[in-house]
Amino acid sequence: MERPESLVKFIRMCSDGYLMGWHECHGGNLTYRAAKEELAGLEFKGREWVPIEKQLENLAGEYFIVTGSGKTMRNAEIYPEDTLGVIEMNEDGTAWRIVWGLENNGGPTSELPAHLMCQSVKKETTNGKYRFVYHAHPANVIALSFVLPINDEIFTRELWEMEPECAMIFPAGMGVLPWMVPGTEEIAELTCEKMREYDVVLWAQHGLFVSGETFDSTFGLMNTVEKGSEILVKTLSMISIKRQVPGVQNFKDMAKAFHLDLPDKFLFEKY
Ligand code: 2HA
Ligand code: ZN
Repeated sequence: MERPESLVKFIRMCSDGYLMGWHECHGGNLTYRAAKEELAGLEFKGREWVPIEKQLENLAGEYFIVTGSGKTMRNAEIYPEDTLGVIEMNEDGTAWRIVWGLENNGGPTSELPAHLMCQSVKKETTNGKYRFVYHAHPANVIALSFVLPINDEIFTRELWEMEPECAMIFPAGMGVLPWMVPGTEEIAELTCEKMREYDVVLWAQHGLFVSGETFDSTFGLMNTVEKGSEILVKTLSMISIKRQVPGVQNFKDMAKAFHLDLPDKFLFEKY
């Protein structure tokens, strides 16, 4: 099979995420809203339609490359037809069907409800720019969700303090949700609500959900949140109260220099 470039890049992201240690066993999932031309070369064969709970009108007729349920990201490179698939949405956004891949009776990721709802919200709020939704299990940010309060303002500010890259890459901040049963409509609903405001949502004691415009920016966002978290875990392992920390004025100066719109709610006085 000649692999279209979209699939090659999708596979590379799965492999890279695996090598980062974010996709143990069946952990994590990725969806990409691809233009039909980007899928040229794949032989489509429609399977049965599967209705979704709530109509997603703005996704009508869209195609998504998706990871499979119970599959291993690591295998995307050697068995793409089994590990990955392409799904098509029907004409009114009420059902999907597999048109390529997910061979051997496979199905799309167990987190499909959250992926489709977030794809719908992000398509709406970014004027169609965002095409990626990515879920992973990076260890450091998960560890922090046992220690920090489940609170958007506190998580955002703690991570922004870790390195300038954090505020630059997620200037809108991040949302945090308490532990919930994975794969449910409930986690999907609450995640897509947060996605109206943020590009990053943490599922406490589980993993991260991010959305972005390109392969690079989406992977980079996951990487940056986890890198900031790693620095925080290391810091808290050495000392319980940080000795020197960038303050509100430092963030304001950086926002000015880099034309960042950092919401006031994250710039509270701490000390
Ligand atoms: O098994 O990560 O959240 C895939 C998951 C579910
Ligand atoms: Zn997960």
